[in-house]
Amino acid sequence: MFELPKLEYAYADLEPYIDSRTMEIHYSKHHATYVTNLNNALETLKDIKTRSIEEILTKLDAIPEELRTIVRNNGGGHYNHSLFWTIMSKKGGGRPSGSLEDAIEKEFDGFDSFKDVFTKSAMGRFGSGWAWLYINSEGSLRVSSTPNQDNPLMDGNKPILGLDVWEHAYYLKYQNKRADYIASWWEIINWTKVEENYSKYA
Ligand code: MN3
Repeated sequence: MFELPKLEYAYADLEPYIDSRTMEIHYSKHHATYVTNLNNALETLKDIKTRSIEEILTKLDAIPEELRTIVRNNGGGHYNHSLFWTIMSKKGGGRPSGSLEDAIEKEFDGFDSFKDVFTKSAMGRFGSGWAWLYINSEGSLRVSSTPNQDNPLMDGNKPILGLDVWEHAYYLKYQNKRADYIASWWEIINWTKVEENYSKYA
C-alpha cells in the first residue's frame, strides 16, 4: 500500500510564496486522493503492487489495459507530488551549486537562461500539467513539460525537479496568474535536495 509521505515542514512554512490554505488542500486532499485511488486500482494486481512507484510508472505496459489510465494518472499524481514537496523549503531559493551548477551552465548557458527556459516550458503547458528538469538516457539535463500527471519517468528519464502548474496549486492565492506563481516558486526551491537528486542519477 502506498502512503502519503510526511511533509518535512508546516503548511504555513512556504508563505508568502505558497499560502497555507493551498498547501493544506493540495497535500491533504489532492495528494491523498491520488494515493487512495492508486491503492484501489492496484488492489487486485498482486505482482504489481509490491513494486516501487518509479518501477510502476516506468513500466506502465505491465498494467492491464482497463486499469492503466487510472494507475498512470494517480500513480503519476502520487510520484509527482511526493517529489514536489521535497524540492521546496522555507530556506530555499538562490541557485544550485556543485556538479548541478556546472551541468546547468553547460546545457543552458547559465542559470538565468535555464530559469528562462524552464519558466517558458511551465507557462507554455496548456491546461493542467507539470514542468520538469530531468536527466535523459544520455545523462544530460533537459527541460520539458507534461500534461496531467504524466512525468519524465514514463519516457525512461529521471526527473530531479518538478513544478505543478495545475490551477489547484496556485489558484487561491494567484487566481489565473500562473506567471506570478512561477516567479514566486523560484524563491523556495530547495536546491540542496535537487542537487541530491542529480547526484543520485547523474
Ligand atoms: Mn497538484
